[in-house]
Amino acid sequence: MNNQLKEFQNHLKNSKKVIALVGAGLSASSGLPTFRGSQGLWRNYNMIDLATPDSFYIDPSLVWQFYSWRRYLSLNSNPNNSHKSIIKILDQFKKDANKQFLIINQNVDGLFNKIRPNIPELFDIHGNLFTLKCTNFSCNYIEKNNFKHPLTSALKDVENENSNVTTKSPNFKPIKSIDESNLPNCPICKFLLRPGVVWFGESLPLDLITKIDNFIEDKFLMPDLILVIGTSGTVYPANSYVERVKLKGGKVAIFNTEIDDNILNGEIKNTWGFKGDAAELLPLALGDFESGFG
Ligand code: BJW
Ligand code: ZN
Repeated sequence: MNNQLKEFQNHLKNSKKVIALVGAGLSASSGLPTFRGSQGLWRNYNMIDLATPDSFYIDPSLVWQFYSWRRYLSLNSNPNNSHKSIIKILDQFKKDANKQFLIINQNVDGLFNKIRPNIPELFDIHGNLFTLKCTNFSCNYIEKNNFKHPLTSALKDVENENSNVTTKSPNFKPIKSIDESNLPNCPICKFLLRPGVVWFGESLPLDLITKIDNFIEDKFLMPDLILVIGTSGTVYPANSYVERVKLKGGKVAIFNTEIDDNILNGEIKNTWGFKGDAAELLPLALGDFESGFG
């Protein structure tokens, strides 16, 4: 671990272009459940029932209760040391005009924005729980930064019913079937509103995808490193960025509570693995960097 850490820190120090690809494990220490695995949100629900356009079309009451509860959890959570370390390293990179740093964030919890709103280098590729969008194709109503809770009075009991749901036992329970007229609706056309997140089968925001493509493909400055933090790497296109950075000659540093032994043993070329809680590992691994390399 120590040799790997030194090697990694040395590479980071000499890197000009770095991507941080982050997932649900980043916010685990803030008390927000991850998705997959024995302690994941999708332990007692199939993701297809909660995170597809069809699931919303079939049962908007169930899906809204799930997202109302997630909004409540996020509103009541704070960024942890891993969020703070990433912002510190971003700020270090920004001091040098020859360096670039990009955060590809799969999380929708808005925790980075509790450190600082409007971070241009932060790309929320799966959207944000606090964005609301109209479901009417001929209405383009979008509202950002809506932190009202609950959004309707019918949604107000969901968190009480789920108050014993923790990261250790994330069994979300819907409370009742709520009539569509009592779910959030569009102030312009009265159609149903939906959470501004990206579900399976939906396109990611095209502007962000194009900017990420340009960032990786820029032939004048190739990516030196991708930090892969708290993500299972199971979802496309987020997972594809790791291979693409490797193809450009960049190295990979994984921070996760679960890492394959061959990575930990240094058997995978150009890949470091650091096993543990990201909130503990990142301040340690990026420590020198935070203080300007000492
Ligand atoms: C810790 C830790 C600690 C824990 N410290 N670490 C076949 C049919 C249809 C579609 C597809 C298909 N094959 C591929 C696709 C494409 C599809 C896809 O990838 N599907 C896979 C399931 C196979 N992707 C899409 O549909 C995307 N759109 C797209 O591709 O458009 C073009 C297209 C359309 C149709 C067909 C083909 C192409 C959209 C994907 C949108 C994903 N959205 C979600 C929900 C967002 C809203 C919400 O939050 O509810 O995003 S899914 C969910 O997974 C969420 C997450 O951002 C994402 C990734 O999960 P993440 O973050 O990795 O969490 P976990 O739980 O999986 O992992 C946590 C990790 O942390 C673990 O490794 C732990 O060990 C670790 N950990 N504690 C450090 N303290
Ligand atoms: Zn509308």
